[in-house]
Amino acid sequence: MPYLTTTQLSEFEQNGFLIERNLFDPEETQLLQMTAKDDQELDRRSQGRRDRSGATVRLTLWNHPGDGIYGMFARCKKLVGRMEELLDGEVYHYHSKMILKDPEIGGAWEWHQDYGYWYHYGCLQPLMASAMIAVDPAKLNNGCLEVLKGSHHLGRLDHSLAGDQSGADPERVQIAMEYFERVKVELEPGDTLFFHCNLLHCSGQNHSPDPRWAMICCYNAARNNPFKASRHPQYTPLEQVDDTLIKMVGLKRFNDSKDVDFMGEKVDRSIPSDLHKPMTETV
Ligand SMILES: O=C(O)CCC(=O)C(=O)O
Repeated sequence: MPYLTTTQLSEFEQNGFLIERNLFDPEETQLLQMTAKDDQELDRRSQGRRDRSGATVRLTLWNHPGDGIYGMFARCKKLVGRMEELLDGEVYHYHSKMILKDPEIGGAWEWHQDYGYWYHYGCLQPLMASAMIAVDPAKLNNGCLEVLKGSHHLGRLDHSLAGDQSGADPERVQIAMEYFERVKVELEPGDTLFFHCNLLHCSGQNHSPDPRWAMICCYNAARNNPFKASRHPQYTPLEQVDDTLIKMVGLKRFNDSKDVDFMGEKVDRSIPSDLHKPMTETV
């Protein structure tokens, strides 16, 4: 039984994104929220990325999904099954990250395509996509994601440094805005946005008193195994888990950080030794 209808598949094909409201139910979402907000390792290992104006947004990134609640979200059938339908074949976990956009001070993400930099990591084709799971409500005033609908059809644009981030060519972005509708992706906790790796997206600064955290799980098609080793894994079979494991593992207590090899500190055996250093470029 497919997870997505043909209408949803063609919506993704046309627009480069798809929103699944309440993909995760309130209990699953609350377990994720409670785990993440209580997770001192997640906080401690976060790295800042300055936007063009110098404000910092934080993120914590890990390559392998692990067996804790973060891993259950990234590996559960309802998420991975959808991803496989969107990318039309087997996928594997490329990495996950928690975006921690802090109240009042959280910086922006400049306009970019994820494939703008994944391209440099040996991924030959843009057969990649992400699932952004809202941990906190994401509204315009706390810096929700914004996308240029259909902009993945542009193909990959050149990127250069924007603050500490990889930003798409501003001239092209400016022109693209005349052709593609700018959509604010406001999400409630548990809502999930699937988006194509060439979709132009950004998010504003957080001037509100509310945090805006989101977990983003990124996948690559198995048939797009990177041709060189780089900072994210080459093809590694993804062991899917039953959706019920989210609650089972989540209720076992907030133990996920012990299962996760956060990037930047522990050695990741999936990447070569010269890359065993904290990430300094964009994600
Ligand atoms: O959380 C956001 O606003 C965007 C994050 C993002 O675009 C990224 O991590 O590449």
